[in-house]
Amino acid sequence: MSEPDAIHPERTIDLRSDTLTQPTPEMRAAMAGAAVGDDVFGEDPTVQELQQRIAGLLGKEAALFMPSGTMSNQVAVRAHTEPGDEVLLESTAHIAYYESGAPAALSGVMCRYVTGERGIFTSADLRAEVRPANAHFPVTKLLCVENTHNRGGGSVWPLASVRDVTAVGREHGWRLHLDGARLWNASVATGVSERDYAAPFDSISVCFSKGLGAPVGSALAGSAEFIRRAHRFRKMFGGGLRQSGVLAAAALYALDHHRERLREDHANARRLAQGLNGLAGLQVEPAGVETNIVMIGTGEMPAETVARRLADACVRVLAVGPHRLRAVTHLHLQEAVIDEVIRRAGEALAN
Ligand code: TLP
Repeated sequence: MSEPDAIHPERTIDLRSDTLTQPTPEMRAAMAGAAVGDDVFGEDPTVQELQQRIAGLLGKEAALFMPSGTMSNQVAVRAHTEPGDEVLLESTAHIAYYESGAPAALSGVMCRYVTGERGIFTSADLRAEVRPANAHFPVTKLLCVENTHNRGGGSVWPLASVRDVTAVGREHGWRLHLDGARLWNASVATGVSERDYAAPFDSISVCFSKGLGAPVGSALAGSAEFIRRAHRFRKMFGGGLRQSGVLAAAALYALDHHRERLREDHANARRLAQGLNGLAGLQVEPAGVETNIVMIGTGEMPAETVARRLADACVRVLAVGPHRLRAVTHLHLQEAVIDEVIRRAGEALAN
């Protein structure tokens, strides 16, 4: 496919999310050729291969394939807690902000927020929220960290900060969960392995359906005992799948072929940020673009209005606040496509 075709003027360029990727022909071939069985009976060899691969990659005893990142996080919350417990997380964490109130609905837990900077909080921020053991208070059971942080603009947790906050958690005997939907991006951006990032946590959720480009799928990793408990809740929440090897095959393909290339998405995000910053009143802090997510301030203009004008020019972005847009780079958006986005945005917002 030649580049000029890829940026035909009527082609819509969709930057709303990295979840929009379509399986490539090679990925589809891997899916079509997958050996499968009934995974509720534990008989799907490709799912088993993926689970072992993820457990090894994250340095944990076991892993479980999940239909979505949301289910993976919420099964983890349920498996770590009992109704009435409290979960500590950053105030815009996906688990509480974007998962339909599931912690309350499915686990009966309370969420208590730690305020962070771009989704990242310090051990001092966390200590400020610790309450003494007292019958008036709920029992704090779980601390969650999100890396990279979605509403934080794809921000990356430095390993030292992860170690600091998880050390506070251990001190208090809390369980520790990592929402690593985009942990792959954090690892590529920093050179810190997924295993090192995962080490302080009891459970880790990773997604194959974001930047890695698989159509469906996530995985939850942890100790063998934790995964046995999680397995029961996955069934209860309706996530027991049958011949899911076709999906696991896409995930395995993505792990082998789409991880290293995430650095292209990161470079393209920086290119986009530079191109958009200052354009018709848009504000993007290029230094704040650490991975594949670009947060764009719209100044006086309502974000929805800007999003509509861009959509009229066949560029789609997401309004994520009254004056804030999100654009996410992914494997269908090469450098030339990013330049075309900047050109179209310049024209669309010129007057
Ligand atoms: N995030 C989606 C939307 O839900 C906002 C996106 O487009 O970014 N954790 C994190 C950090 C996520 O960003 C997401 C998806 C999930 C979990 C949930 O994954 P899915 O969509 O598979 O349930």
